[in-house]
Amino acid sequence: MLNVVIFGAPGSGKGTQSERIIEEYGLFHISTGDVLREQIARGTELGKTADSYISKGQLIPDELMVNILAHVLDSHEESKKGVIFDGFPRTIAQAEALTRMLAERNAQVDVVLGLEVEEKELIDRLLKRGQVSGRSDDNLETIQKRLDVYHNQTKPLKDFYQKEKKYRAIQGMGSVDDIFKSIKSVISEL
Ligand code: B4P
Repeated sequence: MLNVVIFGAPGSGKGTQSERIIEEYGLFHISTGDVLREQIARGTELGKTADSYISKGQLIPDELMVNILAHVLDSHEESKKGVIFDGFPRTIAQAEALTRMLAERNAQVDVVLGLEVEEKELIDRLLKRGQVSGRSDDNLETIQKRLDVYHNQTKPLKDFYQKEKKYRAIQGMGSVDDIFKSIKSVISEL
């Protein structure tokens, strides 16, 4: 069983590389962004709450997010074979909760793949996606807020996982194929 966290700023390629990882390693994919967007599309109460944070570039509160993740894990047997966590954790409190949840399942985070991308490239990618995605958060004002939130609340996780010796930096600039090659070489060493 392999539990992988894919970590990085908004637009760093987490979702993109997750798709390649699933194809190659058959892990169960949990994208918290996708889970929330699905609730928004269905117009549920949770979706309405999520939308009020996402459209402002803010994070969904930790307690709510942790409950959602626990529900996804509990309702998918296949998650026991290994998961790619895409977009979770995004705060230290979420990382601590993930450690606890996996420990209850006799598992742990095995590796954190940190996609490292320059800020200008992040903004360019998200603006480009915004032309077609219809996402309420892919506009310049919200992208800048998301980057601030990333620096203040999410980036400290790099230190957290470096101390646990789980963080592996991945050069996230370049072609999707080349970045995936770097990921494969890290996973093959595990
Ligand atoms: P996410 O859905 O996780 O959004 P994201 O950070 O933008 O990453 P995403 O995976 O979509 O994009 P990617 O980098 O692959 O979160 C959205 C919002 O949901 C958050 O802001 C927050 O409000 C909320 N949320 C989610 N999880 C939460 C949590 N745990 N706690 C609280 N709130 C939470 O790709 C971006 C673009 O770059 C794409 O268009 C892609 O095609 C392109 N791209 C990728 N790789 C490229 C490459 N190598 N070269 C050129 N372009 C590339």
